[in-house]
Amino acid sequence: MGSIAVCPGSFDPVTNGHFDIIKRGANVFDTIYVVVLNNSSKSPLFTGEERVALLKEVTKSLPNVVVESYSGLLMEYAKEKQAKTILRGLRAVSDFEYEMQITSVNRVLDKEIETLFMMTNNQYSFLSSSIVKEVAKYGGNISELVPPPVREALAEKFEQLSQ
Ligand code: COD
Repeated sequence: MGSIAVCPGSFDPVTNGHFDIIKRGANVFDTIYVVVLNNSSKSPLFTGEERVALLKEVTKSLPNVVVESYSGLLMEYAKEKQAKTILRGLRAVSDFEYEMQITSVNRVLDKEIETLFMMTNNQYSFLSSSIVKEVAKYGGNISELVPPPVREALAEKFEQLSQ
């Protein structure tokens, strides 16, 4: 069996920053499971199905990437997939405290699975799904921030919401 990593997140929606981490991860691991999970401190704009569909579309050129959703704990999912690694991205010092907290909780839940962090590409260090939604909501140009299918999905979503 080759190396397996799980790349978890809300992906509401997937941005160029997420995609960069997934693509670089796919160069390091034999298989990457990108999994859409619930973050109880966030209220998502897109449904789980919509987020999975966008991730599938965006990662379709990467043959070793599998996209799924899961409604339970990340560590349960990782065990099911026999993954030894959780892959997360780090943007700035401001991410550190939160990442340290969830990594520590996850280590209590399963000591065998390691969390690894990949530094963002400098060009994406400011980028988050929240920022993208904020700019898109007011009709700003997000073409450098998200892949084209995500740009279309955001335009459609805000169009629907304004009706
Ligand atoms: N550059 C690089 N990396 C980035 C960028 C960027 N511009 N933007 C985001 N990232 C990274 C993030 O740091 C993260 O590693 C990943 O991409 C996904 O980001 P988000 O914001 O979509 O995902 P989060 O942080 O909301 O994900 C939190 C989880 C859903 C993983 C967490 O809530 C979870 O595990 N939920 C399931 C329940 C569970 O197991 N809970 C116990 C642990 S808290």
